[in-house]
Amino acid sequence: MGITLIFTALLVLYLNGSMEAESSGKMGLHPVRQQYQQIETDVVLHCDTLSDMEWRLNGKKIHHNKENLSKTHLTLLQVHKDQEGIYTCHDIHSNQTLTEIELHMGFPPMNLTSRCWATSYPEQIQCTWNLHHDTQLNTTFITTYRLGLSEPDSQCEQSKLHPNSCIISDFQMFAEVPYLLNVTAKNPLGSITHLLPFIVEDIIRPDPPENVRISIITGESRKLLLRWDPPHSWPLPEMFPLKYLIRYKRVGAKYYKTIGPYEQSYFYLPVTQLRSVIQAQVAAKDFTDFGEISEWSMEATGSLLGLS
Ligand SMILES: *[C@@H]1O[C@H](CO)[C@@H](O)[C@H](O)[C@H]1NC(C)=O
Ligand SMILES: *[C@@H]1O[C@H](CO)[C@@H](O)[C@H](O)[C@H]1NC(C)=O
Ligand SMILES: *[C@@H]1O[C@H](CO)[C@@H](O)[C@H](O)[C@H]1NC(C)=O
Ligand SMILES: *[C@@H]1O[C@H](CO)[C@@H](O)[C@H](O)[C@H]1NC(C)=O
Ligand SMILES: CC(=O)N[C@H]1CO[C@H](CO)[C@@H](O)[C@@H]1O
Repeated sequence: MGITLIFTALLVLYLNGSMEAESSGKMGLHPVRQQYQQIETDVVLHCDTLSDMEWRLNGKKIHHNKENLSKTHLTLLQVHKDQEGIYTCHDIHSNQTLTEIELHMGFPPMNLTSRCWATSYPEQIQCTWNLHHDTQLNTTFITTYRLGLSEPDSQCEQSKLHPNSCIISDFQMFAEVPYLLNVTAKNPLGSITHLLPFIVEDIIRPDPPENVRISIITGESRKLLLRWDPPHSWPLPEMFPLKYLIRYKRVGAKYYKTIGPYEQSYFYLPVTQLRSVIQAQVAAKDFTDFGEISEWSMEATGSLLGLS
């Protein structure tokens, strides 16, 4: 009995002390609780009290519906993003802050897709991913890959320069089983995984050729010279040569003429009329026919009368 009394007295002292701290504007007795909820759902905020209390949002009293304010919690219906904030509940008599909740509204990650291309074969594979639905919350990605089903996981190194992309720089050429990329998106409301199996040689796709240009050939009245450079991302053009497709047309004409593939990095464009302006683009492909053709390069234009 005596011990209980002492204990109660100590508790009262403790509560009085904390009350002062609270009413002088200091918080700290209660850590801020982080609460994450899905947008357009109902939110229940709990208050740690048995006494009469009121709720405030960012310090302003909430005029709540009586029906939805129980002794210990406040229910918010179909909550929107703009209702985020710091919710505090206070003892009506002492003004003490009893609970402090930071409410964050968003969505769990959904609709995740990923793709990989070996644009720098055989040195690197670049993978990208996309969440087709904005979670409106900080979402992190875990990106791993492995060969077949039994090999250990390796990290697909995420790029700081390009968001939502990672680089695989350690892989076997002509592996007998597919690689498996695992992209997992995670936030406080959930996680989702997208698995992408791929065979490296099937996803070879160079970047488009660069520095595509058209020039006049001195003394030549029926041809223009089209030249280009291999994409700089293709690391070993001597060991792994590229071949090229070319498409060109007279500016204003409806259809392109597409020719190739050629191994050289120039082409003589035939020109029938002195005044015609010709436009041309080039695409690259791995010499061995593995993988896919690059996208078309930037367009170059020119005419026999000089650059247009
Ligand atoms: C109640 O406390 C809050 C801070 O928690 C303070 O801003 C407010 O002025 C206080 N009100 C009264 C009546 O003491
Ligand atoms: C996301 O996926 C769900 C079901 O998987 C689908 O109903 C919805 O249309 C998708 N949304 C988008 C934006 O792709
Ligand atoms: C998201 O992350 C940023 C930077 O790390 C941080 O400042 C911010 O508070 C975070 N937002 C949420 C809702 O966690
Ligand atoms: C994918 O990665 C996540 C996160 O690392 C992991 O939890 C999950 O088991 C992986 N799934 C597969 C099929 O490897
Ligand atoms: C009047 C009002 O907003 N009532 C709602 C209180 O919250 C419950 C859910 O907890 C709803 O079903 C009521 O419609």
